[in-house]
Amino acid sequence: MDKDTLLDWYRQMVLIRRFEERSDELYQLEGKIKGFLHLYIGQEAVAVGSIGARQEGDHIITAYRDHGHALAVGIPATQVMAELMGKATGVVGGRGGSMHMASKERTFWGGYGIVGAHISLGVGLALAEKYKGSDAVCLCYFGDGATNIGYFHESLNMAAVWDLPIVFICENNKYGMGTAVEKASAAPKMVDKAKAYKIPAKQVDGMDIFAVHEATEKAIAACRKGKGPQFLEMMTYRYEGHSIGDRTRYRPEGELDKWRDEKDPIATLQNHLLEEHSMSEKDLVTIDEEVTKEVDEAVKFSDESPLPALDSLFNHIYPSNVEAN
Ligand SMILES: Cc1ncc(C[n+]2csc(CCOP(=O)(O)OP(=O)(O)O)c2C)c(N)n1
Ligand SMILES: [Mg+2]
Repeated sequence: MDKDTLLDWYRQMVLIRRFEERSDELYQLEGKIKGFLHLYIGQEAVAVGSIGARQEGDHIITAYRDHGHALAVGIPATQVMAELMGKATGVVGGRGGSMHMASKERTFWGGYGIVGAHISLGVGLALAEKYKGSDAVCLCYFGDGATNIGYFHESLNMAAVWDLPIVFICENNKYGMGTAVEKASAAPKMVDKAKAYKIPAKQVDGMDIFAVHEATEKAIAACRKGKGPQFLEMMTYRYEGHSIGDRTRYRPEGELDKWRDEKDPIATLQNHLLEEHSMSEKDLVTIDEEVTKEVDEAVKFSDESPLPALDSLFNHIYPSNVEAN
């Protein structure tokens, strides 16, 4: 992997981390972000490494923990932050908020709050590409908890029956909304659920961006060759609670520290850059400072942006002919 690509991955992961840390402050200390906020800190290597393996035209669809994916597909931090603050300059005009980032130009279809439901939409995207005879694929992300939902099973079955070009990417961060995987899932390994539908499935170290990228590249290549759906279980860890307000009391003591100290995806790539690519600590600190500045500018931009106009209240909703008064 060339140094420029690695630096790009590093910058993207640091951007997601700093963006999320700032969002947390804006929510808890400044009250500028309201509603739901699900942070992605700890899982950065999954979005950056896998989205880095896609080509233009490939589809991305994910669940509500979507800020990292939004930044990794290239939506500017200004537009993601403005969306979190509900401003008109947000990527979907301030109407979606944290859980509903989307960008048609980037074939990034969201951001969904109903656990598991979007997996069926991902299968629909893949079906459309197969129908058109294109070689585009869909990368469909979801959590471990979503694999206990009916949509997940129906979607995997249909994708396998019709040999659809979809890579199912399960981000197994060990917990659903406060419930450990072993307490909620009869099959503790998510790959076993995919294998039941005869879908090739692999467990991947989701904290190692090299492993994530390589596995996704191979899965995408298999889809393009017409080999049907592929399944990757990314073993990862979220450092924060399920959403703001979750104090994560359900975790065994020391678990978070262990993941953060031994497996942190940013620190791992940082060490690689220092040891194998003769980068200096100073170079990496400079990247961090640039990214922090980018986040500060995104906050300033969002702060100064207007709220959506009142007379646009009923735009984009059904029925569309309702008038505001
Ligand atoms: C159909 C449905 N049931 C329940 C919820 C409430 N809920 C929100 S997130 C969540 C847990 C999902 O966990 P997982 O899929 O592992 O994703 P993670 O939050 O770990 O990224 C639940 C139960 C919901 N949003 N939708
Ligand atoms: Mg989970």
